[in-house]
Amino acid sequence: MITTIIDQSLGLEFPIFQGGMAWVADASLAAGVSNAGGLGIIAAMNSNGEQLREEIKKCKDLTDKPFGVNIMLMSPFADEVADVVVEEGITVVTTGAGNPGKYMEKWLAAGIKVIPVVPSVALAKRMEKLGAFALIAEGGESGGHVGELTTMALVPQIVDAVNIPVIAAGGIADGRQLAAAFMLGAVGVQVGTRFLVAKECTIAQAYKDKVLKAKDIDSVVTGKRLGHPVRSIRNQFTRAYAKAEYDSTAVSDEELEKMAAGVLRLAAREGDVKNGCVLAGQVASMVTREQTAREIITEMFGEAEAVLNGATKWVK
Ligand code: TUI
Repeated sequence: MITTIIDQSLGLEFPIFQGGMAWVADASLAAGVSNAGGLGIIAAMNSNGEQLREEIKKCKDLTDKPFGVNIMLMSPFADEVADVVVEEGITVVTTGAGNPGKYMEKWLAAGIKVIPVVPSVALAKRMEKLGAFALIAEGGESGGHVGELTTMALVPQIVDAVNIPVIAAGGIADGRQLAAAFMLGAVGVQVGTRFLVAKECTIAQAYKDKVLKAKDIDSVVTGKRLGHPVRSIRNQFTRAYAKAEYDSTAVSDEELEKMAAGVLRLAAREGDVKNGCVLAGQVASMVTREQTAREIITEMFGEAEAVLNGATKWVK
């Protein structure tokens, strides 16, 4: 049984976090993952303070296990949701898409374990100094907002640069990748794309089908021009957006921003996978069937243990 400082200190059965995916990671998914022994995480990205409070209450009704909240720092509601996690007694907060420095003191005073997502060594060191409990080193294989480095390059560099636990994210969907993360010095992993097709995940079936049908080269990064690169599955939306972004200097930044408004919700909640933005990582093609969160976690850890004991495709 694989166990590390991160499952031990957070009271988990397995050192696995579920990514706080915007418009995806609600109370149902987070409670499903937490009940299966991982750390379920509610995404605050699409909520104002009161909506987040409701989602936290729902999650508390669905599980007695620990769960976390992810705060997307570019959200217009970041300040109010940053207070709600304190008021609701949340014990683990992850952050993404920015520097959570201005909230750290308040969260630490409330006893919250803060685990920021970092795309670089410089930010990792800054977060350690500010009192982060651990870090999530996320490579650009991931879905959603991406940094420049790959998981393979980023994780060992951050592990060497800090003295707090590092969780690997980006490109991790099976037991081989989980085992590889441990070999890079990570004490756990964060998984997003594979949980998109969890039975407990409430996104539109069309979104799940898009992930299930994806091939290896079907994800693309758009949004670099405005400084917010985002990985999603290639579709009518990404083609139109990329054309506006690169092919035509006639499209203003404001118009580009307008094109991207509401597209995450459109795909995840309305199931419009043509005009919406279907966030998913490079491992989408490895996700081939719907399973419960428990099946996903136990399968991944079973495979990882076999790999760490020397099993390969050729040696069972
Ligand atoms: O945050 C994510 N993934 C996301 S957020 C999201 S919603 C959205 N994002 C952008 C535009 C529109 C909507 C969808 N997916 N992952 C964690 C992550 N954080 N990846 C990279 C970073 C990151 C990047 C820069 C973290 C910190 C950072 O700091 C820059 C600075 O301020 O120093």
